[in-house]
Amino acid sequence: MCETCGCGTETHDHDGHTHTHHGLTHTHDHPNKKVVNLNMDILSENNRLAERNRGYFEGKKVLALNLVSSPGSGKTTILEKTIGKMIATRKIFVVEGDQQTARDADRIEKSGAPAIQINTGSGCHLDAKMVHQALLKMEVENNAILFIENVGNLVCPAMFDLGESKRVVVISVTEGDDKPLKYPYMFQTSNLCIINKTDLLPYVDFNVETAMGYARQLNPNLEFILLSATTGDGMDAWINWLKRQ
Ligand SMILES: Nc1nc2c(ncn2[C@@H]2O[C@H](COP(=O)(O)OP(=O)(O)O)[C@@H](O)[C@H]2O)c(=O)[nH]1
Ligand SMILES: [Mg+2]
Repeated sequence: MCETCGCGTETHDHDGHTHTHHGLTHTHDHPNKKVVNLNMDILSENNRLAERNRGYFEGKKVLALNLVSSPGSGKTTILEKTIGKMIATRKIFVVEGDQQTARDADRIEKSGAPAIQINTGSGCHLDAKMVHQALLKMEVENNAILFIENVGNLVCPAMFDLGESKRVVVISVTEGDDKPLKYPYMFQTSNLCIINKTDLLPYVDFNVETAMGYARQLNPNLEFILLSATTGDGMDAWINWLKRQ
């Protein structure tokens, strides 16, 4: 359950019908308008703080990338491998978002880059204020790359601008090629889509062209990189994309 954006709290059928959520059945009647206003307030305050973060990144010429995906698509593994390949030539900093534990920040630090872990507790996404607070604890150097690994969730992180320069959505081939259709907003708001775990393509029913076609329908400007973080296949294309930004 998410207390910040309310996405995991009860959603209600405003026609007065009953529906099931989190295994519970609710019948509620309350004005739609109030719910909408609350969300607007949260999002407009977030957008204001995101613009401050964006100004900070621009002033320092920091490339800030917001990595979003469902849990387990390989974000941390991609970052570990990227840091291994780039840290000798480029300053890299990482903000890690998870509900609990510092496991991912520990993995990142082992691979050689400074990392700050944010634990969102019941929250299902990072917001601009959390990123701002992390930046107060970790001085990001000029001209660095800042990777922000968001909480694994294809829904709520789409709504929260962190002030990033670019948004990168990662899907893995084990998730099914219809994910863009089911979670359109994430694909509409991203600049790059990494299709990870391509080493598993022979074993799963995932059609790369189908997935890319669905995503392109939603966002004609979306770029794609096919990657296997495990084997390193496609890493050069990813590193080159980073260098072009
Ligand atoms: N086969 C395969 N497994 C991968 C690949 N990338 C990540 N994994 C595995 O997927 C699991 C989740 O990876 P992780 O990086 O923690 O995902 P995150 O939750 O998105 O940060 C781990 O067991 C990884 O070893 C890949 O390219 N191929
Ligand atoms: Mg991770």
